[in-house]
Amino acid sequence: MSSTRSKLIELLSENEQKYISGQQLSNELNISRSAIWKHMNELKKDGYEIEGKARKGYRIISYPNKLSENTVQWGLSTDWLGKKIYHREVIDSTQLLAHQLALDGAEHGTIILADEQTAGKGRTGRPWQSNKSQGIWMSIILRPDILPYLAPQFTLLTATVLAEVLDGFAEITPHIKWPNDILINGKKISGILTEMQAEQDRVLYVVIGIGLNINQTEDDFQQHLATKSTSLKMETDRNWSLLPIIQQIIHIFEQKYELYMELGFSKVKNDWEKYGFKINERLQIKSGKKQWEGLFLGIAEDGALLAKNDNGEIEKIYSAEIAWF
Ligand code: BT5
Repeated sequence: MSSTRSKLIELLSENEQKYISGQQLSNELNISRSAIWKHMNELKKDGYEIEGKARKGYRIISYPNKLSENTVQWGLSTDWLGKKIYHREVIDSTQLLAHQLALDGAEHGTIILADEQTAGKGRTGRPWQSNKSQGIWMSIILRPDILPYLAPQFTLLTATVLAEVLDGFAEITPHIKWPNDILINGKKISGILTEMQAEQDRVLYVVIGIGLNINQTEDDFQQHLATKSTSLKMETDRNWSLLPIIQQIIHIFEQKYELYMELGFSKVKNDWEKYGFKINERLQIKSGKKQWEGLFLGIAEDGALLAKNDNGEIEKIYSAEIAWF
């Protein structure tokens, strides 16, 4: 039942803006046309707006506004990511719940989503503004069989997922600012927070936090963020449904994760370089007490930032704050 429903939503979403005939749906799903009609009515009850027209077929007009474990799961056709979803209307931070769940044994691929966070967090305890239903606030629990020092590569992998999703939906080219920001027109639309629990040579779990601004206007941001932050709405002048974007993030994440586990970091590196921000420009690097300037060369085979200092030496940086002039 629910897998037919997932497939149905997937077919409707792939054909968004056009009609797909009852016959075609019936062929693809291998169920009768009256069964399709029943499914459509169920979907409408769950908040999907679907238009049915004689001789043309069906067309999805809008997705439910309310996120729930079910609505997120129904459009998914992943193998393991999002098989278990926790949704909360209000939470302190999805990262905190993710850690609790992971410590209690939550399975690889578990997802936590919230409409609103009251204590959303960025790196080193910085706050992340997470207004109600205006963005995607989500954490993913992973249990990868990798060495702990490789975990930061997930931040870069996640950045390529988000860049591709934004590129696909909005047809605007985002940029990835190493290591964890996605920018559009130089303003931050998304941030990633990768945290993990590990033993010396074994990762127990990784939690990847994704914050993605969707429907904010400039006034919705706190004053100190207003000039340097943006949202999908601000970049495209329209409102967006969160649901299909969340589902696309989950689909692309699973694909890229599997490629990464199979082939290593090289494909992520290629994807990253397509969106890398200001490669070949001068940047300012602050790591610990040290601050210096150099030429940004891109990322290394392992995801470290590569910069050439003014003595012509190439340095590899694993953790730093970077800025441009
Ligand atoms: C990040 O940290 O960019 C990682 C943000 C991760 C947020 C997600 S939401 C789901 C999950 N649950 C959580 O509690 N967190 C994760 P960092 O690079 O440290 O950037 C933080 C800085 O971004 C702040 O100091 C602000 O300057 C800025 N900022 C805060 N909220 C923002 C927003 N909504 N949009 C753009 N910039 C913001």
